[in-house]
Amino acid sequence: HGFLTDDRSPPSLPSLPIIGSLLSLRSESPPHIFFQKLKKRYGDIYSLMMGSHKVIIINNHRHAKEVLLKKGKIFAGRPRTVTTDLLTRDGKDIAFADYSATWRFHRKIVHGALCLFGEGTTSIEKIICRESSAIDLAPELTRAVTNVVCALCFNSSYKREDPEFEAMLQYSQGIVDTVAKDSLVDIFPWLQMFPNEELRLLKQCVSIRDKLLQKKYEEHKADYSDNVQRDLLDALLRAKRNAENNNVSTNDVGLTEDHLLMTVGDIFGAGVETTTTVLKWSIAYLIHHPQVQEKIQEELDSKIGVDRHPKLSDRGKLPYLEATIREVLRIRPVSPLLIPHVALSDSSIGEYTVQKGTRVIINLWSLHHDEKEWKNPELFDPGRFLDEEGNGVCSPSVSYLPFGAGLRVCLGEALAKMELFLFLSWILQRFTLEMPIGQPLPDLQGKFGVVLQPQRYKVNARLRACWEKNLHIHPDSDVE
Ligand code: HEM
Ligand code: PLO
Repeated sequence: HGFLTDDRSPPSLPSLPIIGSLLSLRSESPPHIFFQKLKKRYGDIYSLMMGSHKVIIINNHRHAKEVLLKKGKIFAGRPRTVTTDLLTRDGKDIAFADYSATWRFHRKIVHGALCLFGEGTTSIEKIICRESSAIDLAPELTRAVTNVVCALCFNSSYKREDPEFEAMLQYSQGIVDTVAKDSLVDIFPWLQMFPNEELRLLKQCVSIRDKLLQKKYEEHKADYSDNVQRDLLDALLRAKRNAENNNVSTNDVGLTEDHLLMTVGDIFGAGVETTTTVLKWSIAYLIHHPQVQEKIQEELDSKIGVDRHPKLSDRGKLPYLEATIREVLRIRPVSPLLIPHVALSDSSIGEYTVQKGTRVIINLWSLHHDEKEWKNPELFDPGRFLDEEGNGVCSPSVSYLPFGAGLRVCLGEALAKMELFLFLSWILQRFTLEMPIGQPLPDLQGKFGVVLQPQRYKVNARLRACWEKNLHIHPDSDVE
């Protein structure tokens, strides 16, 4: 095998030409799966060169937690890449911004604004339930999810067939298809990224998105008031005003117009693409496993009944649904390689030394499909997240980090969990999801990108018999 190891560096893959040929053998594998396969040859942690950058790939939870938690502060950097610089005006957002005072500041503002809508208050529950009641799947589902995050960011919502909404979906898919791939392109020549065609598409999509963000920004500036905070954009505008009133340079504290726009862009983009993707995966798996769907419906029928809709406070009563959501997030993680981290100083991972500037990719796919940690990892089995009596959820393995961990942990975890619980419980209370006759079962492979999306598929939502006589229930009647 003869892989090269300098003293205490992680085993490193041979030089690029050889990887190139390795890849050409297995070019059908997306990177998270290819990285998992390399584990057999090089171990759980290995390094490789991406162009001039050294990259370490981590495939187990012990090293992953060392990077994200124990040494979280050291590995809290982000690399700069052509596509993310394009998307975020050179890292003026949160997710793709390098570690800095500005990044910390923006995380804090967003966190505060999300908490205002947070679990404690009923207002986010009201918003999600209002949208749950309007669902007719596929596009409707996406619109519903979009309207939740629209309420949070812009205090607005989209009506059916709104052209702005359609345009948003289009540009956002374009961005998902192209952004952040370039951090992998050097080692994945077959992705055929860079060259022009995709970069042109990205630029076009980003410019459409920017116009939308700019419009919302101008609207908010026009009727901004110090007395009311309607949404995240108001919270950001307030922070900017405060800095200006105190004669602090907005450039020094990262409160320029660019920063505000890019931060809202992050939350809006993440809010739409992640939750929608998980809902699509959930439905795909439910169609594949009708017995799981039946069990969730039995649980809904016995714990909630048909006289009212589920609410957040029912979460503890529906362990099987909760377990199903956890299992979906395990088997098809939204972000299979997280976002790359960067070492901000010289450090180590396990017994290996790591130099400042090294990029670290946590292969969440490997963590979630580790045979030492999960029995039959490719099997969809919500039961693994249930305690022995089946009355509560449990954490069967520490090799599970769907939202990451540490300083860079997902900012939207609480929101996403609320949405997934409410949307799925509302849908399954009323509908049984099936594949249309003559249609193939949904493909479960996934398209790799900045989010791991399922391939398109068709689904029938059949109104459940127990619900037919209940159509008179008013959507708001049971939500305080
Ligand atoms: C980052 C997962 C939904 C906002 C992340 C990361 C993961 C993740 C794995 C990267 C962690 C890292 O690089 O170490 C998920 C999953 C979601 C979800 C599985 C849905 C089920 C959301 C939502 C929002 C959001 C709804 C917005 C409200 C963010 C932001 C970051 C992030 C801003 C970047 C944090 C930083 O770099 O400091 N998420 N996410 N996410 N997420 Fe989420
Ligand atoms: C999704 C497409 C949008 O148009 C722009 C956007 C902004 C933030 C990104 C998001 C995209 C994809 C999912 C990301 C999110 C920030 C955190 C989240 C990368 C590209 C995850 C899962 O890490």
